[in-house]
Amino acid sequence: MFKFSSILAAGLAVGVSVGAQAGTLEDVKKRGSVSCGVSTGLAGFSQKDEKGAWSGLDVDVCKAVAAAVLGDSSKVQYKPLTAKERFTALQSGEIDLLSRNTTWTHTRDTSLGLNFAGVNYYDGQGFMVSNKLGVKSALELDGAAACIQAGTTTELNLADYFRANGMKYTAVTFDTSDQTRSGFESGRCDVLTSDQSQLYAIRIGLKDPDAAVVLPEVISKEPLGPVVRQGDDAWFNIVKWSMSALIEAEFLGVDSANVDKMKDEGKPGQKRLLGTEGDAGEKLGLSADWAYNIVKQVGNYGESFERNVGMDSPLKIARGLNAQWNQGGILYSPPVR
Ligand SMILES: N[C@@H](CCC(=O)N[C@@H](CS)C(=O)NCC(=O)O)C(=O)O
Repeated sequence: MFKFSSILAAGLAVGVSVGAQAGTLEDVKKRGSVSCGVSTGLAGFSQKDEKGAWSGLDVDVCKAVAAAVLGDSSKVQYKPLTAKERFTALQSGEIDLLSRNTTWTHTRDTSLGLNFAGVNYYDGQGFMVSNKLGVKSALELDGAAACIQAGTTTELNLADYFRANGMKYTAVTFDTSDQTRSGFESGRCDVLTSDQSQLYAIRIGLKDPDAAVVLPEVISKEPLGPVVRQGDDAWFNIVKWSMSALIEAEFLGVDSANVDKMKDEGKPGQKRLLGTEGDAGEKLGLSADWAYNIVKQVGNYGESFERNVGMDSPLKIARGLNAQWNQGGILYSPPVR
């Protein structure tokens, strides 16, 4: 009896996962594009230029998935979403994946019917104040008015930090990053708090960036990464490995300039990633050149980082935690084998 019911349970489990696997990949192929939820505009992560073209570190994850699935990184429909809107848009099927500076937390992972597919930026919450305030540490902010964005992890971290340090604050809440910046600029608050990367992005958008300073305290862990719906394991794997391929390509020394050479003349690990050896693509339900297309069209993680948020960008953020694990950071892709 025990044996029978466990076989039955295993059968059911297989049935459920096979059924769910049909969904998103088929939809995306039929539609010919990936519907990707991004932010409403955040320099370096997802922003639209005058011609309507999107770019950024988060946008590159959307592009990587399109390159892997459709062979063309430009086949993405971008859906700008506020922090409050983002999870509903994914749950309702309006988007195929969310790639929008979203922190992986226990609550989000367990109660929204969603899965985090990894981390594409290790961040932490910080504070930005006007120079005029003369404040050198967040511990001097007792009684401050703080500009924050609704529906973010920022809200709870702020409450925890002030309570833990016996300080009071007033929250001034906004819906978008543009509004938050304007609120700060027009003096609605003394301090703007958010993930540090976003502080740098917002700071360069100020009329006078030098008038504001980012304080040294980092008060939380904000591992940011792409998110998919639960119940579609095939799609979960595709998003997880498309993002990982960016990281693994950098680790293996494969970039957009040498990818053609590596594909034919590389070491076994490089060829396995690029599809000239092994069957990594097939195991994802994709073509053999899935990761080749990612690296050729989007570049590897390091290229994406420098172009969007690093030294080749106005943000000039150092790799820090987001360097490879063997280069002093904690960026680590599972092996493609
Ligand atoms: N990582 C945090 C914060 C994410 C967030 O939405 N931050 C704002 C602060 S600036 C933002 O990126 N806004 C972009 C937008 O307005 O679309 C979370 O997942 O809750």
